[in-house]
Amino acid sequence: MRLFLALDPTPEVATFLDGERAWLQTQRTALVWIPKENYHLTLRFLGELNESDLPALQAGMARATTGVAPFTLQIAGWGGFPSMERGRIFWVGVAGTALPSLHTLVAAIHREITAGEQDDRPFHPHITLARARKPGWSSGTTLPTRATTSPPWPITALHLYRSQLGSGPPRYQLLHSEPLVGQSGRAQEAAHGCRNGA
Ligand code: 2AM
Repeated sequence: MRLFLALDPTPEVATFLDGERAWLQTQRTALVWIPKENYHLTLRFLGELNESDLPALQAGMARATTGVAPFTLQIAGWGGFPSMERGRIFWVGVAGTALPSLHTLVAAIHREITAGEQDDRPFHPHITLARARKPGWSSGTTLPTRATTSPPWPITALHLYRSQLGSGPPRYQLLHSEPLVGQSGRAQEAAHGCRNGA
């Protein structure tokens, strides 16, 4: 199964993302638009794994989230891969004073789950909102600059998703969620033998 680890937008942030997508739709037409239910920020694409790998993966998620307390991000700014001018993938980025917490979480995933194995793509936090229909397609003209900032985006859990490809948009199935509870929260959970929320 094809797996990845991601953060989910809250309903308020998803609504904001819809507004951003609507703006891009006024600028570009020939794009494939990501459905609202598929919005997410990937922290690590894991590739093909077996069902038998899931228990170890979930244990790794628990270790990776230990010591990372919930934090708040914001969506800010547009970008494109490989660039905004020749964009084939259009995305919004993230910002906020808590960005170091995001990088701490990604480093913990790297350490606890992927055993220090290098990712194919350098981590560049983004939420993809649209992509070109064909590889090699170029949008031609530069998009106008757009300064944009979302409502606060509280990050409270790390999610494991299965991605199923086929015709149309990929289907993402939530397999497991691990709450961010910080060091003291995890100690309390251990003391009470329970797990809070997800
Ligand atoms: P993207 O949004 O920029 O395409 C599921 O495919 C998720 O994993 C997507 O969010 C995708 O990012 C991300 N991803 C990261 N590296 C990937 C890779 N090598 N192959 C496919 N998806 C990858």
